[in-house]
Amino acid sequence: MEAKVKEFMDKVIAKNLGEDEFIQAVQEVVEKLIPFVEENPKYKSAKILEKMVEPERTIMFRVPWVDDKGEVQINRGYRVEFNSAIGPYKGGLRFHPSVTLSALKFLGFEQVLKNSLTTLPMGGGKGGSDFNPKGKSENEIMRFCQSFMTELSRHIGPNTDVPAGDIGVGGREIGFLFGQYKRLRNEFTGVLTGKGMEWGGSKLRPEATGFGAVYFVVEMLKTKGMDIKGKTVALSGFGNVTWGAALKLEELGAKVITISGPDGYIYDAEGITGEKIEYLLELRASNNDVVEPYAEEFDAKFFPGKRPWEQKVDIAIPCAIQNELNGAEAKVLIANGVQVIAEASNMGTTADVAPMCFEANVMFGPGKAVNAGGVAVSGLEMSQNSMRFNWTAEEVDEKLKRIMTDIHNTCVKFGTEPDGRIDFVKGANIGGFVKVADAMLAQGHV
Ligand code: 2IT
Repeated sequence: MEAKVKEFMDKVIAKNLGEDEFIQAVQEVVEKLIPFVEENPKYKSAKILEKMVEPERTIMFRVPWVDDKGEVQINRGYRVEFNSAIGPYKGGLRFHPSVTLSALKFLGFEQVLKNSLTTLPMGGGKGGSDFNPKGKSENEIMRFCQSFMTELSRHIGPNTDVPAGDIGVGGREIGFLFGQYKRLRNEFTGVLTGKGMEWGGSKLRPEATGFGAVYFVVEMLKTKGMDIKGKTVALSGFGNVTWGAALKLEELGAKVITISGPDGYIYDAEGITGEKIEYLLELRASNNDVVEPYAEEFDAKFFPGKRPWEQKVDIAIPCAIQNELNGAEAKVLIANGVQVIAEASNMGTTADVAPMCFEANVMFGPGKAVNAGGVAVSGLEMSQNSMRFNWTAEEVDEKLKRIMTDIHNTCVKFGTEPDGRIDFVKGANIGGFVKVADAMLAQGHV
């Protein structure tokens, strides 16, 4: 089997030279899928896996804009339309200096399987720009969003491709993007998700990724007869996902003791609760990309230039960006008795972490399962837009909980090993793959 994986990966590497993140994401998936495909020849003969690693379409474009000083700036915009077998392309837009074609291809590829896991009819895509919102004025952000959408608008639509937010793209940016799309098309449609509550947004979309991640961790713990109440938790990041996770963890009686930013991490022994959680929104809105001010505001400890994984916790949930928790850090967490590592960020851990956890009998939740609550509520936003109706927060929450439980059950179904241990990575990869693969088979060689 190893030889088959190598043969497959050699071709992927040759075709996608230098695209490290994309290659890492594909490797993690095909290690679990090639044995499954070997047992299911219908997928093999139709070369479903070979098709799935090639995006249906990749769009790259120039994004010119003028900054507050009157200087012309040029960024690069992207939309990777990866797979539309089970629904319109769906996935976020990331505005961050680390955005490259490789990063967006990894994210788009993951999104295909993640969206399939949600049980909702959504294909997968991802887009964004290397634009850095840090230090930009609101007017600069607006002009950038308008220029970005001027090109993107030709390629998307409510039945074609429905972007949303991701790192650097929140409610404010979705507003600017939506306004420009509406102006260009003269259409009020559900072309983007994560919209404001007054103009077509879904209740609970801002909270959904964090809430969903915690619901998933609760289900993981249940398989070992454990409760989340009283557990200590390390979160990274300070954005939307971290905020939502902290809210739900507090509600369920767990104690969050860390958050982090590019400048370092905060350790708050008292627990990050109440107004301290709301303060994260202020940090994000400041556009400075730092967490240090939290330490001064709430008398907590700031560790400059470090990541939170050196703290002793029961649960670690990376919530920021890809590869933010590596093997050496996982070793420290495991030595400190961590019980669960769950990726709320996409590919939040390096490739060595999941196998280390499995070996040490620490439960590991992969991003495409753990963080699927965000895109799931985006799917519910699309449904509400199509119906021209709004569900209450309670209705959305109930659906989100059911979806996260379903995803967990899918992981258990496809990931339970003969010795009873659950390989959540395998379960999520096979569970997400089957639906997309069957749809691709049914639709012929397209
Ligand atoms: O990574 C993700 O799933 C997201 N950024 C959310 C995508 C969406 O369409 O809501």
